Amino acid sequence: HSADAHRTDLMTITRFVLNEQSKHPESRGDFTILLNNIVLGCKFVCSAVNKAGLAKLIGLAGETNVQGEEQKKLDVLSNEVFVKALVSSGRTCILVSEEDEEATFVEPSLRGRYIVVFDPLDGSSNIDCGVSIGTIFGIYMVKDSHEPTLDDVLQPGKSMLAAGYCMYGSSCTLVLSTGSGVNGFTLDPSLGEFILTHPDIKIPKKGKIYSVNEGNAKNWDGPTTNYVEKCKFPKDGSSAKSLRYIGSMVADVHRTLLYGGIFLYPADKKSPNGKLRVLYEVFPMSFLMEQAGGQAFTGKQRDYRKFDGWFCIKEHAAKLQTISSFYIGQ
Ligand code: P6P
Repeated sequence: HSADAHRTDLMTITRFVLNEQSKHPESRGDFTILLNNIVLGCKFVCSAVNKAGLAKLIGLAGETNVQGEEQKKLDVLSNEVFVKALVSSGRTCILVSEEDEEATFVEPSLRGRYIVVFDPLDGSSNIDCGVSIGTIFGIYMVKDSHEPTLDDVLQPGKSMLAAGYCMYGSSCTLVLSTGSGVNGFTLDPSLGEFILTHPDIKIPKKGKIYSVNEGNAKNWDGPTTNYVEKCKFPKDGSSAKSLRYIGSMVADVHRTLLYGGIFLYPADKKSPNGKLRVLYEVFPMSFLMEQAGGQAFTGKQRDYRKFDGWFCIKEHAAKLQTISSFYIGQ
């Protein structure tokens, strides 16, 4: 009976989010509407990514397709879809996208209380070879209803309300946390619905995988070099870890969440501030990892939540400084 109930008692992400909302009777449902618009954006991007190889959406902007239309690069298209879905939700006031030089300030008539920071299509350099890519997002609440400014975006990671990613791979999986655990939903294309497939994700306590770009090893500092050496030649007689590195953050983090281990993007001589962007890569993934029982730190400062807005470059919040070194996992 329970198996059948599971099959027929579909827990869609919409239903899941409404259930969450019902735990907060005071809520006006704005957050639910916001999340539903993010879900819409993910469904669109999933469809576009799946068609990309066929509809020649890949490759450089400026190419024309069979209809002779100007081709938009997939990340440009994805960004437009998310910006439009978020603005039209009527629940956002500031959007910071990896694709846009400047933040988007929503016009007063459509302005809401939420700030969304996102990378619409992270890892897009992997599109042409079919490697999984993803959308990463984080949600803050604007501090008060004054005229929103960039200072509202310069909030520390600890004040993030929710974070998630959608991975476009062999299946389309949306992983979300609104602050009480992490849940994974898989898109059923025949229903056009995300179904709860990974309830209450917890990262395995011990991981046998380390995930880093070994090609940067010559540039690593001492502690990173020593740590990776320990992964490969453990001194305590335990077995060496396996190296898995996809080079697409969403895929590497998703595997780490489900299988355990560590994902790291250390700073090095080539990129002394590391590479991953704080606002829409580091903070959202750290939020998720901690909600799943893992941890996130810079190697120097073990608790990312002590970071404050100074990581953001005021005039270009969208082009954030990257973090010195970034480790998440167990
Ligand atoms: P590298 C993709 O461009 C990205 O931002 C992340 O998705 C990924 O983890 C990282 O860069 C890969 O960087 O230097 O190893 O190719």
